[in-house]
Amino acid sequence: QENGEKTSSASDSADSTQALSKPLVSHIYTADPSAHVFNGKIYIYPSHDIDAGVKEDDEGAHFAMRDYHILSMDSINGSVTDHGVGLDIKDIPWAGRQLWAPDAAYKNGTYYLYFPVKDKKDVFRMGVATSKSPSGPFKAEPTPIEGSFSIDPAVFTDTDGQSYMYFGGIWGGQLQRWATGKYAANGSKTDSGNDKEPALSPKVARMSKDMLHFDAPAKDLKILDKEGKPLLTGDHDRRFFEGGWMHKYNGKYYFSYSTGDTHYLAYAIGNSPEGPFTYQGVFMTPVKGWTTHHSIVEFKGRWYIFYHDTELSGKTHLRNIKVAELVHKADGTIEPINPYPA
Ligand code: FUB
Repeated sequence: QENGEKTSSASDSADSTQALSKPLVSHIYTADPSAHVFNGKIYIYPSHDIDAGVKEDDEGAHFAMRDYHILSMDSINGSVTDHGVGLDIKDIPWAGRQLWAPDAAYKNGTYYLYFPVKDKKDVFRMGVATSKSPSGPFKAEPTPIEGSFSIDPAVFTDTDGQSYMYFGGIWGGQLQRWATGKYAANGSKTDSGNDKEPALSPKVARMSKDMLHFDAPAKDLKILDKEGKPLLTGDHDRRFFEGGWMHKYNGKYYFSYSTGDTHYLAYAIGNSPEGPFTYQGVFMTPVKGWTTHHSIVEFKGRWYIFYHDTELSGKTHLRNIKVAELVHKADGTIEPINPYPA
């Protein structure tokens, strides 16, 4: 069943983190879960993976998704409701192909769905769609967000009400092609190509009050090592690749992300939402499948990571979302998570 509302209860009897790390739904493939608490419920905004029959390549052409299904849960252990299609690529006037990892936000009675998709010239841009309900359906704005590019939007609203969009992804996410501020169509397929120079930074942009625009051009979000030096391009175990997420804990800002070709989830801590951030370490070891992509959310006083692997299909482009508890230790660092505990 691909349309309409559907409820699954795969995790109904789960009562521990380990038991929770089962696929949350199995009637569709889902990935890149961005979880938020709206009206006391957990809403999940994932990618909807499909087998589009596109050959796999290093730029991720096989991730040829065409719509989003929005999911919700009343409790972490409870059943998962699929609210059906919340946005379809055919209803995004400027879209070409590949509807990748989305995120959502709420402000002043409106829900916002942010999404990356290639435009008709095959350049990734970020779009925004709105709804009066967290489960959609969402209506896309007629044009991409001006000044947006690359992939993986994550929108964080600080305690003072200011919202920020974090975004970017190298390789197939095209971030490296924007190094000069303009898109280089024949630019590198991977990164800057110079292992000794600072790695490409994810971007952060302050959102306008109406949440539909950037207030100012996006800036580099600096990730430094403990000596204050930027992580380098060749440092594949630590440098940013894609899938950024921001959460705030005990007054500190935590920027977490995927290291891509080394398949870790890593994080860095800062004193301001715009950085700089200091690299802390890996908090989740690799999952099954090439990609790793997560979100972190607080629900009823506990913290959770939503993530994906390929347990159901064994295929890198047909993923399934999962949830596990995330623990901040007394010193503020994150307890490392092994997605496959013995
Ligand atoms: O789902 C398509 C892409 O794969 C996402 O945008 C990346 O973060 C990776 O998970």
